[in-house]
Amino acid sequence: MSLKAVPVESSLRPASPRTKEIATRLMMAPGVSASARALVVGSGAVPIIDVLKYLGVKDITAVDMDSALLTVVKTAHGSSSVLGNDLGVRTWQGDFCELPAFLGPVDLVVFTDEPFGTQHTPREALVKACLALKPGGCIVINSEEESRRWRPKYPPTRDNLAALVSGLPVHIHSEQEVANGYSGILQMPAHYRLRTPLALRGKVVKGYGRGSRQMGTPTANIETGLVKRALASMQPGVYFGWAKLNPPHGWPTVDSDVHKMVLNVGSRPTVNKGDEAPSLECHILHHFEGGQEFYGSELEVLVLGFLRPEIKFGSVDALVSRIKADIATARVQLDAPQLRAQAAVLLDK
Ligand code: ADP
Ligand code: RBF
Ligand code: MG
Repeated sequence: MSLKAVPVESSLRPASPRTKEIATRLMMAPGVSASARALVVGSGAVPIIDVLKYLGVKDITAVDMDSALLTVVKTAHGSSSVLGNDLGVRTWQGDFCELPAFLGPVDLVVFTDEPFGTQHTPREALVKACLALKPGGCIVINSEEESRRWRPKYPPTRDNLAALVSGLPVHIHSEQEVANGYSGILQMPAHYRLRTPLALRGKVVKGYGRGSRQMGTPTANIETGLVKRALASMQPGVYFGWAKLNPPHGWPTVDSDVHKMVLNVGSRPTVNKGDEAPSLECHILHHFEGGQEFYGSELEVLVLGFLRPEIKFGSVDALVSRIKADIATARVQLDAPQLRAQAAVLLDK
């Protein structure tokens, strides 16, 4: 764990009472520390950057659609290289939901207003924030009337917040009414990485027939007994590793080789109407030559790494494009010599 934030009085600009007041709130967020990487989103960025600097945070990106606001940030705080390799305050102009991946992953996302206003839907902004956060990182919603440019469509309240985070991998860490508005802290689970590889073996069963094959990513659903075991030892989410199928008789030997795979463990909140049990489903990065289906065959998987938590996306299209990105990441990760060597674990059986 990194060191906890400690206020630092700048000799150039003494902290105002307002800075100190907001700082007491931000200090409650577990992701705030001197070594944190922070994203500040929206029109209330300037006072929040003051607070983060006061708390010793040295790696800050301000995001907004409005170039005038970002000019104010640059004037007040200077501008660091946009690639995000140097410490300092940098700016990125655009829709937060389109923020490039190289500006993350971050320990802290602070929404100062917009996601709860009229420009973005708050839900999309929270999904994006979840994808940008490191494990254990926090989202702070600091919505104060004086920093608002619009009247929010979704005034942040505990009930609204609880509805917004449902299906997302964050929990409400704390929330409170403040003098001119509302402040809430959401936190990602801290532990995702697998400490040791996890081997699972089971029969391929019928899934919900939702046409993941038509989506280009058929998923072999693994029998339910195994799902219970997996859920007991893994957080719901997306993992990657190696897979080995014991294919139907007569299929070419290449079909029984060890192949790369991505694995989803969880309840599929994007498509689940709430009445379907959790599943363990594996997309194998191989085009099987022996046939289109192998229901009933035995599948062994070796899970090596975690990619991201499971998320309730706003549309199936958003889910599909994210699955494609997950596959691309897994493909590259598994080419690392140490991970490639682990494939032998399945071969030796
Ligand atoms: P279901 O809802 O029954 O799981 P899918 O559309 O997800 O149906 O298709 C999954 C099935 O497709 C698997 O059970 C398997 O028989 C077959 N399949 C063919 N190629 C693959 C692959 N590369 N990865 C996973 N499953 C595959
Ligand atoms: N479903 C979700 O609702 N949220 C997810 O974040 C999610 N991620 C997935 C990642 C991968 C790599 C795969 C293969 C599936 C994922 N799914 C997710 C499950 C998806 O909804 C399911 O495969 C299809 O609906 C077909 O059953
Ligand atoms: Mg499936």
